[in-house]
Amino acid sequence: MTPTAQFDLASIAGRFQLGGDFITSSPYGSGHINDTFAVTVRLASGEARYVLQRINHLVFKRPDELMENVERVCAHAQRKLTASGQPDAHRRALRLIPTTDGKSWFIDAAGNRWRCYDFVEKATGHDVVRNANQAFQAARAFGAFQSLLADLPGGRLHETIPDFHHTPTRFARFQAALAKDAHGRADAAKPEITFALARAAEVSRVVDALRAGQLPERVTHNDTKLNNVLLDDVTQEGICVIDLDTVMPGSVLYDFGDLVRTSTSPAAEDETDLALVTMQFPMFEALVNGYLSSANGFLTSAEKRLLPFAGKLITFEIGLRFLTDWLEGDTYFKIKRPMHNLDRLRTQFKLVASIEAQASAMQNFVDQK
Ligand code: ADP
Ligand code: GN1
Ligand code: MG
Repeated sequence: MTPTAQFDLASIAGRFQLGGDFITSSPYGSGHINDTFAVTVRLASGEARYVLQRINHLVFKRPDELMENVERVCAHAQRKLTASGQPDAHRRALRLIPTTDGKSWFIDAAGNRWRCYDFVEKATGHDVVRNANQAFQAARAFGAFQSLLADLPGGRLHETIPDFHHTPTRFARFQAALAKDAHGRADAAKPEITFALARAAEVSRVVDALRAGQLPERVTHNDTKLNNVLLDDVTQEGICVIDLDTVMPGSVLYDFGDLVRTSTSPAAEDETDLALVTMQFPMFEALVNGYLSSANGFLTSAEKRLLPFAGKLITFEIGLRFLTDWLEGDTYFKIKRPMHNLDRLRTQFKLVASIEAQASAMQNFVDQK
């Protein structure tokens, strides 16, 4: 997390229509990409909080296109939720706060891009799954999100990061980083590199099926880690899908796969005790049940059949990205310690191995649905 002191957050907050005076701000959440701050302001009626974010423009190279996507997605979701009579629609879809000149984002003097959302109170994005109901709720919410966006008007969304889930491209980049080994770090990851190279044959399965028209392209979230959906603190319902930067054309398998990656293991993504990392079958069952409770109406049989494989593929893909970032010198994901990416990639590959060991049981479970 970038230190708060680096930015004049009071003045940045002042560029948005917050309806009150700035009181305080502090770094918030545990995202790996943007800089996120909770901002408190004083209103006539009391206090209110907002989420102020600096968009990582090294990762998102076209913030104008990104924000156009986010505006469309937020507006459509809010419109549909309100039309369906949801009394708390304002908590169920993110709401952008306009700048004082009516835009959805602005660029500060240093070239940083900023945007602001209403804070969804009394809800939490969990880093680690605690029980099967959380897995169920998260998967149900992401299925409902995909369903909500199935009739998004205005044409295809921009691809905010091209080839984001093109696993063969990710694999090629890993191989290039390995060949270069610019920081002399390959030795430290020898077993993991062998593990990755042994799985080269499987990386094309989903993109090949998409290209062949055997899988449909849909509007998907593409970053469905557990902490990107807020669960209501009282009811535990999956109340609001957040982190909309990668909402773009994709496959539902990317979304379900990332849920398996982040919501089945009892260990944190950067856990150093690998004995704790395991794919817990009851969590997988809850994910499938939760996801089908909101997505079964639109899924094709080909999509459904590949749900278990998607868990393995996306866990492998993100592991590969951590490995690549390790080899390239930690330029992409925020790190908090020198070996952070190494720790992260190890948990991902341990989880892949655990998924592989349970693959046929996972497939049987889904096939019987
Ligand atoms: P990143 O892309 O860095 O992951 P996110 O958009 O996911 O950034 O935000 C980081 C964290 O901030 C989230 O995991 C969540 O805990 C919190 N957060 C983001 N938006 C909101 C919101 N509107 N209300 C409450 N919490 C939020
Ligand atoms: C990043 O932004 P955040 O922390 O929700 C990353 C995802 C990875 C994830 C790994 C834009 O997600 O793709 O799966 O870290 N987001 C981007 O935890 O690269
Ligand atoms: Mg996030």
